[in-house]
Amino acid sequence: MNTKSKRLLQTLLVFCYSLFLQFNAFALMDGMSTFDVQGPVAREQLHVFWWTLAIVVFLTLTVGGVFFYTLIRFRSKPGEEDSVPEQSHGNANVEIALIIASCILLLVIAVPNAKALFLMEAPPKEEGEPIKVVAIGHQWWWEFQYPDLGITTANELHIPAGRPVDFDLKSADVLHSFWVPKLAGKMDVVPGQINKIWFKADKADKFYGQCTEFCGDSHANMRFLVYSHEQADFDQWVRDQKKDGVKPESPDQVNGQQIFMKGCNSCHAVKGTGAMGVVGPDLTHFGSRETLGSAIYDNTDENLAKWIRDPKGMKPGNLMNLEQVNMVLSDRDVNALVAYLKSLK
Ligand code: HEC
Ligand SMILES: [Cu+2]
Repeated sequence: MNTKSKRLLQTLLVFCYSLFLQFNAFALMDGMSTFDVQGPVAREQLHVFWWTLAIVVFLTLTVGGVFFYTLIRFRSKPGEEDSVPEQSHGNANVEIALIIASCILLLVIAVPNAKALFLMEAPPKEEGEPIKVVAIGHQWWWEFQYPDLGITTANELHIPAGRPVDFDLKSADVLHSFWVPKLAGKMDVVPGQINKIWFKADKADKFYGQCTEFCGDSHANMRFLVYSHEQADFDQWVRDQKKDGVKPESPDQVNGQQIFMKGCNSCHAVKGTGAMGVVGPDLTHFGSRETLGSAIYDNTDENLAKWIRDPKGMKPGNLMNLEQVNMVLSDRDVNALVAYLKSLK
């Protein structure tokens, strides 16, 4: 085998291997695949993708086909190396036909794109009665407010299935981007401006979300979850969320609350207590959350204790800073805080 064909073979192998890796990554990312659409907005966007891909493949095959045909058909044959074939200059008819064909293809791509853009603008009436949510990006977590329901929560968004959710997207600091791949495409979250997005989940399920605009140290850890519920379950969730934080009962919990009110309260709120901080997530119902730290850890006692002991170790750059409020915690303090926070169902 000569060097040229060896090179070609190597390139081909690398190409196949990278394709294989892509497909693997794709399988692993199952929870965030834009091909597994679970709502009308994502479905419309996927439709635009397939449609555009089909046209691009068609173009590649026709242009490439003519190109390879020409390469083979008009290659120099043995004995003809010195002769120059017949020369011609342009062909007005072919050029006009190509311009018209390009315009038609552009139109064919533009129509479904425009349709998708109009759909994304605002939830159409036939999709149902929308529910309003204000989603606020913070370094590095998400705040979710339901202005019509008087609820504020963080990192785990609950929505009714089969009803459109109409978002106002805001930022508390820098650029972020809001993305729930199975429900809708990305939308930038821009400081000093309200961006709009809406989506609807077809049925009760759980979805993964992720910030997709680089926003600092823990950008990659700025995830969130979306739970869609049957309407009755959603109503129950709303009733629970409207309640104040539960009163501590066990001595540990009582102790935990007292420690909480000596510093944690300057950054966190727990409804019904004097804690009204707004720097960090609202913790009124923290015990009912499945995850911790914007959906990067399971909300277990061990993880929570580690989080309180060493917030930066658990999440690089974490703006939860206990030195700022002069809190030095013993192991007993941490255990008491865990008992208190987990009781906040
Ligand atoms: C200087 C402000 C500040 C102080 C003081 C502070 N926190 Fe935080 N806390 C934050 C911020 C900001 C976050 C969000 C971090 C992230 O996910 O990037 C956070 C996150 C948390 C979370 C995770 C919430 C969730 O929904 O995942 C818990 C639990 C928590 N803090 C508990 C505490 C406790 C207990 C104390 C007191 C010992 C405390 N915090 C003190 C700012 C603070
Ligand atoms: Cu980000």
